[in-house]
Amino acid sequence: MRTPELVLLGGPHSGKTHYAGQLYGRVRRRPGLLRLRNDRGTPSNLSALEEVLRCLEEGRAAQHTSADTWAEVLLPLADAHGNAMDLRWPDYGGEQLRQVFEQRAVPEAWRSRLTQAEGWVLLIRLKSETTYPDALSELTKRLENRSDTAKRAVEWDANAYWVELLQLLLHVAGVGQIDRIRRPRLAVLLSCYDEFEKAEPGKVWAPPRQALADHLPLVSSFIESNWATDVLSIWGLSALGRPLERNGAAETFIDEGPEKQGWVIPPEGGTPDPDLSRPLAWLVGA
Ligand SMILES: Nc1nc2c(ncn2[C@@H]2O[C@H](COP(=O)(O)OP(=O)(O)OP(=O)(O)O)[C@@H](O)[C@H]2O)c(=O)[nH]1
Ligand SMILES: [Mg+2]
Repeated sequence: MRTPELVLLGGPHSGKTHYAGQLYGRVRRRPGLLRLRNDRGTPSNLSALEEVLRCLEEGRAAQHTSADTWAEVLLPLADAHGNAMDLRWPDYGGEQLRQVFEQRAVPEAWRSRLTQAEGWVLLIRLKSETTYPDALSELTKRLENRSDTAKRAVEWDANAYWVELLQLLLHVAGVGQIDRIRRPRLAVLLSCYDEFEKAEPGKVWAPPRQALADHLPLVSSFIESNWATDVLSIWGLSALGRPLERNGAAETFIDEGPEKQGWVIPPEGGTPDPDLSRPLAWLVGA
């Protein structure tokens, strides 16, 4: 039995909880490369994921995870060849990752995970990342002619934030950057991909790495120059396929079921694939 160790890295509102819930619905009801095992070998408490799925079945969004929450579920999975694996999937308040960055301190529990994990899942919601593309040109203007942008640039530019955070985490995990990284494998999931480009029927999507390079060029070149190409993949992820309100009642979710919603765009681009387990299957080599 394999028990692959993965680390999930995602800030607040990046889509961790909804991806976990949808992943659970998929492997249980509409399996792709990974499916839920229904043997009784693995005692697992899946109630947190059941709760997310229950919200989605009613057509509404699940709750924000409180900042101090750290919870883990054990997903008993099997791959397409019938190989069994138990995947521990964490969910936590995304503020914790911000704190790692701000305090430049990594809690012990994170340290051992980062060191042991064979794969990292990096969730980036491009639409919510703050950058200051015109800050440099503003600097060359006379002070009195500057727009508000320069004054507003109090938050870190997302390019600098992610590169700094990744360097910090790699250092803590004891991963050097002289040679290209082979372990951990890295799956970058560009989450809520539906809000970033319109999904029209029959549309062929560009490789998601292009979207990362367009929006966060520094992050893109840091990742692509530090990881070996065969252990890095960049996906578009829309766990829900559309926005959901906390008090909403989206009919497609109620009528068709959450397992019919959501898709991924594979690294090479193409048409949306409903198999939300695909990036994880790639990560664990299934
Ligand atoms: N449009 C769109 N919205 C999504 C998708 N997935 C999640 N969302 C929305 O994004 C918001 C944040 O999603 P969560 O899954 O709660 O994010 P999280 O990473 O768990 O956030 P924290 O619990 O705060 O760490 C919610 O309001 C969701 O409704 C998606 O695929 N598409
Ligand atoms: Mg959450």
